[in-house]
Amino acid sequence: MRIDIVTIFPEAFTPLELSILGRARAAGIVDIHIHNLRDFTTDRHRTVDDYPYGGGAGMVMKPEPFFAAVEAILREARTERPRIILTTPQGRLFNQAIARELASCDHLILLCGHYEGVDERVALGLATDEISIGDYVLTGGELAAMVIVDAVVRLIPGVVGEEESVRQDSFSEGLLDYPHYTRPPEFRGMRVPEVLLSGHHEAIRRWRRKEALRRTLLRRPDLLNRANLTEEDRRFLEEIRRELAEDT
Ligand code: 6GU
Repeated sequence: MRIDIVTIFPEAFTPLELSILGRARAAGIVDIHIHNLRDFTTDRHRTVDDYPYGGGAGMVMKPEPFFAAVEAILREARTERPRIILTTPQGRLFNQAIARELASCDHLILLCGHYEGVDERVALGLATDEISIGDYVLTGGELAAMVIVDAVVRLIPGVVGEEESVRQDSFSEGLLDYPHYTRPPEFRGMRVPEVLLSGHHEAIRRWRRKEALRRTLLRRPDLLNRANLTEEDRRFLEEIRRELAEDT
C-alpha cells in the first residue's frame, strides 16, 4: 500500500518511523511519503491560509496548494482511484469498520486540515472522504492522520506478527476485550483469576468470553446491540445481569 500525507508540519510524522509501522515500512509492506504543503505554493511567502470570506475569526486554508499537491502525487504514483481523505472534525466518525475498508485500498492520500478550517472546495472537488477521529477538537489534522494510518496499516497482512492477534483483538468482533494477566500470580494483593492458572482451555475460553461481554455491558452497552451474539453469549449476559442484581 502507498500512503501520502500532505501537511504543514512534516516533522510531526516521526512516530510513523517507529516500532511496528517503522518495520512495515522497512519491509516494503507500506510506502509512506510525507509532503510539505508549502512546497506546493507559488508565492514568495509560501502562503497556505487566507482570511475567511464573510468575515469572522481565524484563517482558512487555501485550496490551490492542496490541489497542486494531490496532482503532483498522482503524476508520480499513477495509481487507480486513490482514496483522498481530508481530516476534519466535520467528517465521518472513524471506526474499525472504516479502518478495515481503507486497509483494502492500494493508495491513500491524507490531507491534514488546520486553522479554522479548509476551503470547502477541497472537500467538494478533491477529497473522496472526510474523516474525524472523535468528538473533540484538535489543533490540526496531523494526529488524526497518524491515528488513521496506524489503525489501517496494522490490518495489512504481515504487519502485525500473529494474524490471530489482529483477528481476535478488541472491536474485531464488536466487543471490548477481556482482561489480560501475566506473571506474577499475585501482585500487591491482587490475584490472577484462578481459572487462568488452571490449564483448562475450554474453561478459559468461556471465562474470557463472559468477561468481554461483562465489560461491554458495563462500559459500552451501545456496542452490544450491533454485536453478533451467539446463544452462549446470551446465556452469559443473563448470568451477568443476575450477578449484578445480586450485588445490589
Ligand atoms: Cl480529523 N481534525 C481536527 N482538527 N480535530 C479533530 C479531528 C480531526 N477529529 C477529531 N477532532
